[in-house]
Amino acid sequence: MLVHVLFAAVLAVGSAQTPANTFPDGFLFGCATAAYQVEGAWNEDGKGESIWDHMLHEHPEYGNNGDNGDVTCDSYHKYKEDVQMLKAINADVYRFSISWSRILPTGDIDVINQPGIDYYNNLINELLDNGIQPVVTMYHWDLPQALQYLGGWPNGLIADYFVEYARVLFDNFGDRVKWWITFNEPGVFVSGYAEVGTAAPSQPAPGIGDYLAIHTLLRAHGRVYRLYDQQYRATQNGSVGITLNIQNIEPASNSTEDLEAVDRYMQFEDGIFAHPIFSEDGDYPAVVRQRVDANSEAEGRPRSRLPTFTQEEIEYLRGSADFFGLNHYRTYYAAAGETGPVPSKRRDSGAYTISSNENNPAGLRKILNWITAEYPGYPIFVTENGYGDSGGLNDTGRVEYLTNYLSALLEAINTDGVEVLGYTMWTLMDNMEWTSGFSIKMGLYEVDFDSVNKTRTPRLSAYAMSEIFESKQLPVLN
Ligand code: IFM
Repeated sequence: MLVHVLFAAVLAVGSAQTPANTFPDGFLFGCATAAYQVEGAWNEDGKGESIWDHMLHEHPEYGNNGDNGDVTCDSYHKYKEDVQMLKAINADVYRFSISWSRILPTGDIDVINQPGIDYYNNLINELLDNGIQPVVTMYHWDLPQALQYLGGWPNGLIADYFVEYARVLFDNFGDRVKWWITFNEPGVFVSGYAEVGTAAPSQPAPGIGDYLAIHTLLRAHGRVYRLYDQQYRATQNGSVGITLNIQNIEPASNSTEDLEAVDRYMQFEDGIFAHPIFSEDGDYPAVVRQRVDANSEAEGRPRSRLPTFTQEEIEYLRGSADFFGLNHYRTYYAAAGETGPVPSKRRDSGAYTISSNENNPAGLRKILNWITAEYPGYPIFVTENGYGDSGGLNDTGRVEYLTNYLSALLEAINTDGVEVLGYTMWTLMDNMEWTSGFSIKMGLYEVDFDSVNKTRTPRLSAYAMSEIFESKQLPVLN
């Protein structure tokens, strides 16, 4: 266990603990990571290339300073140390993702890579042996490059491949994994089919490629949920959800136009994924359907750029989640206006963001309430929340951010009655922050990327979280 002294020095902890400071029984605390960001070993033991491997090897200029995930934290070899770090901070759960191409190098089930299966079995067993439950994300952005050669997510057939991949995961790990997340932040990774240089595979087909990708991944999600229901739930008894990144959106001004833009922005960014799964009616939000259809027609197209679900698809997608995974980081300010290329999702939405603020914990409380109001009946799992800086062990900014956001989360639970299952902060240790490379530090543990051992050192925030994770209480600030 980590010493508590440092944290106590930063926050004056009162002696009286009140229920208002206490998380509910069974609340799960832990950290989150993703395969490409921490594993390294990008081509070891039969792993296939992913779209992130491919993009940053072919186009290092899309990244930061030539950084890539070839080695990063080397968790492929150092997973036991990672588990001890989690244990030291009293984590109940560890949210990590599985690299599809480490399990299925071709993306298909013609080759099942046993060393890949062994790696995740070892990690899962090591976690369980240390009293930590795995929370597994099936897809955190690293599509096998072999499937990108077939067009990637805009190709509707990729849903079939994803279902087969999920079956391999349930068959091999489902006896021990009780928390599954199909997709992490689809809103981010579909931008890889809209623009160049932000996300792999960097295909510039805005307003078409991203909508096609959304359509495929939603169908894939619904089918995997039903697969679990029909063939695995009875024996494995786990939960399956999806994680959306939902930021708090405030109007840039008090004008009616900007107030209306907030809702449109949220429907195009969040509702487009949430409505088909979590709403009572299912399908895409009406405002999204109507605006994309109208713009497509005005452009002289024979069909809408946003595909249509069949009635059967609407039905199997509706209610296809046991929990709502939420990643939340900050507040944005949105205004009304047609910006972005023609066509593009942003232009279709008639809304855009002009600035952001990461210091607004009330935004998390607001979003938790928004989800509960829009999509009642689904417990929420906060699967990411965290703070980036330029490094250093004395990370008081991160401690303050996490404590304040946790306090807002607690208010949503204890005052507003929102049902929240757990909180996995981003992230256990500094890692490969996609196109920002190693320049942004977000870990409870510092990683020395220049050292052979990728040495990990706990920050002040690790001590702070170890206290909260153990006591399930927030410190009372004097
Ligand atoms: O590092 C990312 C993660 O992969 C997805 N959510 C946001 C994090 C911080 O930017």
